[in-house]
This record gives sequence, C-alpha cells and structure tokens, in this order.
Amino acid sequence: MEQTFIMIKPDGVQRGLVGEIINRFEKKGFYLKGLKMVSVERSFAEKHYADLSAKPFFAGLVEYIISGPVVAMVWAGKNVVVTGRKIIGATNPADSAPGTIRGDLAIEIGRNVIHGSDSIEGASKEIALWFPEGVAEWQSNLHPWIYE
Ligand code: YYY
Ligand code: MG
Repeated sequence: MEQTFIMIKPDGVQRGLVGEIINRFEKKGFYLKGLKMVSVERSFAEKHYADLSAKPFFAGLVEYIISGPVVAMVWAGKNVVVTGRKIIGATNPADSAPGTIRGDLAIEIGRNVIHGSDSIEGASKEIALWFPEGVAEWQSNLHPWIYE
C-alpha cells in the first residue's frame, strides 16, 4: 500500500496540535505505520530539505525545523501522498482552504505546522531518511469497512 511521510513541525508540537493532526489522518481511514518524536540536527534538517537549499528561505526553514522536537510519521493508504497533501493544504496557510490543516490551524508560511511528501518518490526517500529502522507491519481489521 502507498505510504507517505508526514512530520508535525516544532510549532505544531509546541501548540499542542499533535493529537488534532493525527486524528485527521486516522479518521480519514489512513493507517499509521511509524511514529516518533525527535529533535533533529542541523545537518539532518538540511538533508531533508536538500532540494530547497538554493532558496532564500532555506536558512530560516532549517532554523525552524531544528527549533524543537518534531513528530515524524509514516501513513499508508490508497493515494495517501496526494490525499495527504490535500488534507494538509497549500504551502502558504493564507492560500489553504478552510478544512485543511494549514487552513484551519496556521497563519504564516514559515509556521505552517506540518510537512507532507509531495510525490511517491519523495515519500520513499523521506521514509528511508527518517525511518532507517523500518516501520510497523500491521493490517487494520477495519480495512473492508474503509475499502470496497
Ligand atoms: O511541501 P510544502 O511544505 O508545502 O512546501 P515546499 O515548497 O516544499 O517548502 C518547504 C517549506 O519551506 C514550506 O512548508 C515552508 C517553507 N517555505 C517558506 O518559508 N517560504 C516559501 N516561500 C516557501 C516555502
Ligand atoms: Mg515540500
């Protein structure tokens, strides 16, 4: 089943949004496969955002990600990469629709609460980076009630 990497950023942790965010993915019907709270080193944050290293906001972005613990997760389900991005909303919370995580819970692009992989290829790279130990193998007994 398709998997994606989701991370609750330090502002989401500090603001007590962890449960709210997990709830949205769980209630949708996605399966939680990996979960840990970690504080990452600068070099790790730079690796995670390596594709953005030339951007003017890169240094601030790295400072933000290392400013406190994050909650790293792997979620699984049909189309979870694309649907996960829809649940999260647009990069800038000012453009995120109400009903999305960023649309409901954030104001500023540099404090947008959550990260989600933007492609299946990106997801597998990010899952390998954040969960080199692997993720849980389990099947929900609710599967036939969620999938036809
Ligand atoms: O995937 P997503 O998080 O929606 O956006 P990216 O384009 O990958 O940028 C990663 C991260 O960088 C974004 O969540 C906030 C920050 N950022 C920024 O601070 N200013 C920008 N103009 C663009 C992105
Ligand atoms: Mg991105």
